[in-house]
Amino acid sequence: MKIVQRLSILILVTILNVNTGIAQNKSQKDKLSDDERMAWWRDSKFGMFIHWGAYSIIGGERGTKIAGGGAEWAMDKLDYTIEDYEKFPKMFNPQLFDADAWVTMAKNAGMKYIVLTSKHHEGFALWDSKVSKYDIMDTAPFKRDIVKELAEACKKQGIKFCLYYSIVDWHHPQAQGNLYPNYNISQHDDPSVVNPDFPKYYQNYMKPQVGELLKNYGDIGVVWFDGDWISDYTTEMGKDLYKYIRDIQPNTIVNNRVDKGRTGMDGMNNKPGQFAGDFGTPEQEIPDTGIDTDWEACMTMNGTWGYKPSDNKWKSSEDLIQKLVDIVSKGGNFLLNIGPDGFGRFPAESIRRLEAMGEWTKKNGEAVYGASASPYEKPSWGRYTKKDGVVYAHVFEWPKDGLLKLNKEIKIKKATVLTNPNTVLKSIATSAEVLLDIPMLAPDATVTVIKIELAK
Ligand code: FHN
Repeated sequence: MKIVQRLSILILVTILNVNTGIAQNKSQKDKLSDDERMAWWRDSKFGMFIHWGAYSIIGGERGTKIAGGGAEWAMDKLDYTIEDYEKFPKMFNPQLFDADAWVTMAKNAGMKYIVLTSKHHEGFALWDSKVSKYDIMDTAPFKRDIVKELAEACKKQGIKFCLYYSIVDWHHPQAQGNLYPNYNISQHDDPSVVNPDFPKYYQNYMKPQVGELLKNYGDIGVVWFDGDWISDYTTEMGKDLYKYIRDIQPNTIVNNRVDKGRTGMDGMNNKPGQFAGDFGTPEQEIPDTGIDTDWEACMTMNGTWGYKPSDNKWKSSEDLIQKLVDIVSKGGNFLLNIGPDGFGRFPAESIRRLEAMGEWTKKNGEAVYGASASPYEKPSWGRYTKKDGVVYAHVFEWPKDGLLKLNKEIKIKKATVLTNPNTVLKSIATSAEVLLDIPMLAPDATVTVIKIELAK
C-alpha cells in the first residue's frame, strides 16, 4: 500500500479517535450528579405507562378462552406457538395511532413523563430495529417507527420520553422462545430450567437493541426494565447493562429491574447499593409507609396492562386521584397505565379518568409536583404533602362538624383552601391538637386541599 494511502488512513483514524473522544468527553462532561439527574423525575410525581404491542389486537381472547390477568401475556396464557403468534405482528396496522394526541392526553391529565413498552415479553419491537426484523418496520404493515413518533411528540410538548424494555423475550430462540407451551417455566415453575443460550441473547440481541434505543431517539428520561425475575438473567448482566446505558446517556435514569435487587412485588431494592438501579418499582400496590429510597408505584386503571375489552374492573377517578395523593405523601411517583387497542386508540374509560385527573391536578398541582413526603403521622381524614415551609392537607373524608383536626406539631401562620386563597381559615390550637374551622361542605368532594403556611 502506498505511503500516501497509509498516511490518509492514519489521519482518518486519528480524526475518528479524536471525535469519539470528544463525544465521550462531551457526554461525560454533561454528566449530572445523581441528585441533579433525578431532580426532574422526583418533581414530576406522575407519569403515564403505555402497554402497547401486537397483543393489543388480541385483547386477551382466543375463541372462548380469556387470558387471566394482563392481556399482554396473551402469547403465554393463550398457548400460542411462535408461528401462531407471529400472525399478529404481521397484521399490526394501528392507523388511528396519533402520537401528538396521546401526549396531549397525558399532559392534560397532569402527567409529566411517558413510559412506552418498546418491546414487551412477546418480543415484537415498536421501533426500526437493525438488530431484528421482528419489528414495526419489517414485520408489520404499519411501517412507521412508533418509538420515533412518540419521542418527537413528547419533545414537542415538553413531556419526558421514557422506554420500557423486556428482558424476557418469548420470541427469541436464545431467550424463552424455545419453552413453548409455558414460556416462563424458568420464571415460576422450575428455576433449574437453565437456558445455556441466554448469555448469547443478552450480549448479541438484547444489549444491542437497548443501545439502538439509547442512540437513535434523543434524550431518554428513563429506561424501565422488566422481566428481571428470570433465573437466566444475572446481576452481572444487570450491572453491565446499567453501565452501558449510562455510558451512552449519562443522565438517563434506570429502574431497579435492570438488576436483581427487586424483592417480590413490593419492588423495593432490598439491599440498596448492592444492585444497580435508581428507583424501586412496587407494582399494583402502594407501600404502607414512606420509604427512604426513590420509588415509583406502577398501576393499571382496570386489571390489565394490555388492552382487554372484557376487563371492566375500572378503578374510579376519585380512587385514582386519592392514590396519586397517597403515593406523593409517601415520597413516591405514580406511573399509571393505559392499554391502547389494536387500532391505536385509548379506551374511553381510560380517557374519562385521565380527564378527571387532569381537572384535579390543574387546580391542585401545587400540592403535588415538587412536593415531598409528609413528615407527620398519616391523619385519619386524608394525607399531607409538604413544600418549602408549607404543608398541604389533602382531605379525603370531610369532617361533618366543620372542624379539621391537624397534627399538633403543625404551627399555622395562615391557612386557606388552595382553590380559594382569599378566604383565611380560623384555627384553634390546644396542647393536644390544632383545629381548623373549615366550610361545612367540601369544596372538592374527591380531595380538597388546604394550604397551611407554617409559622417559623
Ligand atoms: O409481566 C409484566 C407485566 O406484563 C407488566 O408489564 C408489568 C408492569 O410492571 N410488569 C410485569 C409483571 O410484573
